[in-house]
Amino acid sequence: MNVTSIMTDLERKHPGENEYLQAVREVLESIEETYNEHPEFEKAKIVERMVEPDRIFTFRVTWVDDSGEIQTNIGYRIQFNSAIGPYKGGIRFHKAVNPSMLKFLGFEQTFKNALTTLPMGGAKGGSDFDPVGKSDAEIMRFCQAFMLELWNNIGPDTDVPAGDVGVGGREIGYMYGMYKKLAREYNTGVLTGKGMTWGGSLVRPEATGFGALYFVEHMLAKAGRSLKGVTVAISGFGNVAWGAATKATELGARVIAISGPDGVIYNPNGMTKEKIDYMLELRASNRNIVAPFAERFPDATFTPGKKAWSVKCDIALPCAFQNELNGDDAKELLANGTWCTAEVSNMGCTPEAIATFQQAGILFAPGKAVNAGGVATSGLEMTQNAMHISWSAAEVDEKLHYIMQNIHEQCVKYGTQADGYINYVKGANIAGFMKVAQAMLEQGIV
Ligand code: 2IT
Repeated sequence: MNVTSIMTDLERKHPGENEYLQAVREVLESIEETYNEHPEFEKAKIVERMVEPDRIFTFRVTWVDDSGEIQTNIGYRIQFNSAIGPYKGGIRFHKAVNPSMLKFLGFEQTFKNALTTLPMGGAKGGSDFDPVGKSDAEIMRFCQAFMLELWNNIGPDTDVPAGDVGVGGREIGYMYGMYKKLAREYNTGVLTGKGMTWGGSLVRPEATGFGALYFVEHMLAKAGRSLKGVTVAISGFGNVAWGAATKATELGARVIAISGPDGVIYNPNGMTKEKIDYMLELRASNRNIVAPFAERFPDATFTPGKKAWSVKCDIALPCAFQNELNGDDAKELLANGTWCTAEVSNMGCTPEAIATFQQAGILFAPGKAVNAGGVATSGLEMTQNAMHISWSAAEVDEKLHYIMQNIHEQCVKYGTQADGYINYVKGANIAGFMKVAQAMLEQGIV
């Protein structure tokens, strides 16, 4: 394999799909050396097949808003790779959703799901529907219209969607309600992230953030450090940021920043239960602003237009959106003494930011390893649904803990360099790739 020639080819076939091309390039650069030690991969054209999704569904979603006006959005489901199990991955509702964004997410999901050790292939879906400012009734009508098209392409052993940016428990509820009505199938395993009274798993809402902090704990322990007393800056204030803030606080760290599209909250005294609960209220308000946090808690201050990375911190946790931390942000963090960055959002850092952290020799771990606890717990939800039982929170949490430890070990195994530095990006990419590639090889040319 030659990364340059494969990328030139992909850029020609998919011009302007920048997020997708960025995600593919990162994986190919990581695996190039290992891949070329395996002539059987080259012979079976594993990479050429793996970078293209199995199939993409695109559909129109038409619905009526509260003022009676007809609205049209585009819906997508990208079934990326089924080598190790049925398609699995979230649904994103965000105004910027397009095929490039969902292809990058589906591609990443394939390797992330492989890292979890559970049998799940990779997928992603979503719509350019913008939930900001929408009423609950509008959200419901949109979710129903979206499922009216999607239902026939998903199923508990086919493709299992879940939440992502803009899709939480409420949206999954509305989608499941419509799915049942259309499919006349009552198997709750068709979606994950469900409510606790109808097949949801305990700890799933918290799992992405909790898992991320378990991963960070292992990463820090390996480096002879701990979370006790360290300062943490978190971007975002949604479900993932909430879980991360909760667990970071519980493990003895001080969460001194959260942020939104409108600016950053500096929170020098750290989080309390009231503050963490308030994050959920902010998210549920559908306004997509973080400023009210400082009105509600006077010991916190709001600065408009600034990112979380402007706050001096030991550990930076991007928890919002792809490419939310760029090269300049990375330099600012380093200048302020940050010694660890763990992506909790998918591809939260630009390639320049990653290079800046790695060249400085600080701890850095990529989203597909750090945030895999979310989909892993979705996998545990599917298991419980298939067995018609539910595990206690302690049981789920223990399994999540074990999975994150295992992912950390896989990263160390494949990512430790000759000089002792652990390249977690390389480690995660090689570990995920090897499993998917081996499965594809054994299943022939399909
Ligand atoms: O990016 C992700 O891993 C998710 N949005 C969760 C996917 C899932 O199927 O739980």
